[in-house]
Amino acid sequence: MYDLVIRNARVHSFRDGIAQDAAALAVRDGRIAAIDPPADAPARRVVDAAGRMLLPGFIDCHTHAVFAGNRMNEHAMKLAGASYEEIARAGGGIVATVEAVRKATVEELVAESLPRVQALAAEGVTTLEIKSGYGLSAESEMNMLRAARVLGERLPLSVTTTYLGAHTVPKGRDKNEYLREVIDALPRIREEGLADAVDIFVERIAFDADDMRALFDAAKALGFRLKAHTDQLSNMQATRIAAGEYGVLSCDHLEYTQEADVRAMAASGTVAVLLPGAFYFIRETKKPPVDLFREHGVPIAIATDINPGTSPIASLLAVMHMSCIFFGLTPEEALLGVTRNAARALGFDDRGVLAPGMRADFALWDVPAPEFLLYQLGGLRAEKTFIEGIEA
Ligand code: DI6
Ligand code: FE
Repeated sequence: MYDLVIRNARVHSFRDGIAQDAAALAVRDGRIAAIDPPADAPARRVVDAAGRMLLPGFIDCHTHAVFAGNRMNEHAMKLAGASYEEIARAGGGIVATVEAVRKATVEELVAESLPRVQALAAEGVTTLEIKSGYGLSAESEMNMLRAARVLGERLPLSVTTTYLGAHTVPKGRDKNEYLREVIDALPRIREEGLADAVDIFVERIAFDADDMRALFDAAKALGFRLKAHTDQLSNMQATRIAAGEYGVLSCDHLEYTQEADVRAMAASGTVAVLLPGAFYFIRETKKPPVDLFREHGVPIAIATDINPGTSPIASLLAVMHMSCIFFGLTPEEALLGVTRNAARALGFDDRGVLAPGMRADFALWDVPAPEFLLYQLGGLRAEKTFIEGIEA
């Protein structure tokens, strides 16, 4: 007896490319029990999909969806010609959001972030990574992570959290002292189960590769998964070190990545997470080396990076579209970038494709083919979403 059978669907399991490869799917205990189950298999609930397309749930594997306030003023400066780095050095940037986040309670953070997360869910996102990084004190960082966990409890979506205390150095603080504080908070964050992974922003306006080593040595010893923001504005050799020395799950951004970095990623199986929304919003012109990722077999994922400073974009479909137009990804690469490869970027082996034993996270779409999602921009929503086999 199955809990649920979806029939009369165009099922694209993504197990081997994105073509349609089944017409029905069965669920038991929140997992996929069978692809194309027998026509007479008994089920508690049967859904006639009326020919709708059925795709794996999307995974937004890099977000800063929890924050307070906005940075519209910086956007105006940027439109008038200032660069992101100039704005950050002038006291804007990440630290501007920190002030708003520190004033907010967990409940306020949840309330402000909820509409962003709901917008992502409406586009078929069933797994969402959320980073801290705007508290920049142990207590405030933990509040951000608590807010992210609350969102995961209140919404029908799987939330995974990442501690990004090392996002930048708070105003008036010594970098080394602050980094020590970030590292010292790790055991408590682990004990309270607030974060699944640890991340760092390696950049001239944030931390360097040695800081990353100190953080990762401590985080690894405590069993955290590791990820890094690297090569967004410059190449500080962080990708080759993160991949080569720590085998991080993913390196994210990668506009300034070089072949030596790509080789290290290929050797460690590190996923390249591309964030075309940030590229677009800060009007970056240097593109990530997609051809090198392909040549060396580095898996590519795509994410919104939704945040108030460089990617105020609550649409995974929009950034997937950008990944094709700006970075030259094929529609298939974009789709695998928010499913199979995004799962890998988060260290999940139970989602991203539809196969027996995997989580029953999927969505029904009223569109002619998967590629249509990379063709029309705007106006597309998943018709029904299922999380662990339960309709959202
Ligand atoms: N890179 C980014 O694009 C965001 N964080 C990071 O490390 C920007 C965050 C912000 O400006 O608020
Ligand atoms: Fe980011």
